[in-house]
Amino acid sequence: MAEPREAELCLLLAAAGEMYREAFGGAAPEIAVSAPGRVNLIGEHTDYNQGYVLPMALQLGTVLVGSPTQDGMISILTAAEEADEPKRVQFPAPTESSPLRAGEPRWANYMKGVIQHYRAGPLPGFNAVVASNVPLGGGLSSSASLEVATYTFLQQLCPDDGDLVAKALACQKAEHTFAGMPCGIMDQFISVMGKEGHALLIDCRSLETQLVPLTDPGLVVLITNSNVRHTLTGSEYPTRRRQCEEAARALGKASLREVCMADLEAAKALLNEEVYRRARHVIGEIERTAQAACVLQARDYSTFGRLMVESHNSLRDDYEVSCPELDELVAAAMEVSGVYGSRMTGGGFGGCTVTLLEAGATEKAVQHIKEKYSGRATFYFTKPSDGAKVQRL
Ligand code: GAF
Repeated sequence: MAEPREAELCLLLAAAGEMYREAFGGAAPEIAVSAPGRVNLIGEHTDYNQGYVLPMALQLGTVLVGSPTQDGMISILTAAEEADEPKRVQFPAPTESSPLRAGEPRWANYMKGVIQHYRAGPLPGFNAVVASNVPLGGGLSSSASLEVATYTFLQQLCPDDGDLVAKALACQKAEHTFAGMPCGIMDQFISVMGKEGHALLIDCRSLETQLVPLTDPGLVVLITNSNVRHTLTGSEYPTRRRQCEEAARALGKASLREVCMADLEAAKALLNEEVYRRARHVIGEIERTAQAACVLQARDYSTFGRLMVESHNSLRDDYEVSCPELDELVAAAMEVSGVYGSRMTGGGFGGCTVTLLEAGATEKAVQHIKEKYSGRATFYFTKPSDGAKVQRL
């Protein structure tokens, strides 16, 4: 059972620093930064519909250490074990006449995109090592944490105006243009703006955020990795996004945020059955998320848990982004007394579930899920943590 704590990030930083010294001539790196992954408590596939999301930043994250150079070249080494691609990449810092483009290796595209869309400049060259303990393809935002770590590193090399919203949006743009993934804003926002001891309610229409305390010692957030890898740049995510846009258009609205359930029911005949179900998920999920933030504030965990399960069922039946393994994990968790609620988290098609439970029920829940799950599950306990930071080595 993995139990990530701040100490693990320190170990990751130390290992990245050591790798940097070995790879780049012996000197210690001058800059070190980190950016967290996230788990979304509720509000799935609502961000690109201008709705609400309620994620929290994890103690799992991506670190980047490095130093500026004088030769205008950017050289990055990844510590990722599983990259079946070259672990080192080198390219000139972008200029107006020679912008960066996506290419090989693929892991570097997230970083290249951020470098290209960085809001201040011109950037100098630099050498850097990147390392992460966010499981790749696990639905915990390994990509956003890489983007936000990269942006935070660049802020140390060449400061921008410090605008947090603009930072998150630049990282989102990097993912759209360099990784081909038309994501919403949730993952980059929480990686930038996470706060220790809090979940963050994000209104994806106004871009306003509200901290929701999550410090009750009697409560545990358990993340269970199905170890089914998801890939979101496939056709499913963009298709869902298009279907939502189609539904909003047919109803004469700018987004599904503007549509209530009664309006959807009244206009059902305008939509094909699948598009109707997609819209029903989104509209219901936006309502559930607003309510969930209120009940969490009031420490009404039973209602929060019920909303989590409703969210999962809707993602499974109407939005069709779950998979048998995630359904199994949720069903197993819900059999344990002391569990308030459980649901798939992130884009879906694999990855993780998130479960809210009484602290005293933790051992029992892990044991039961292990016994019931047909695959091999990995467990993480994590407290809500801060967003991206400059670190000391
Ligand atoms: C992925 C996306 F990157 C997010 O923007 C969000 O849409 C999520 O899937 C689903 O809620 O993580």
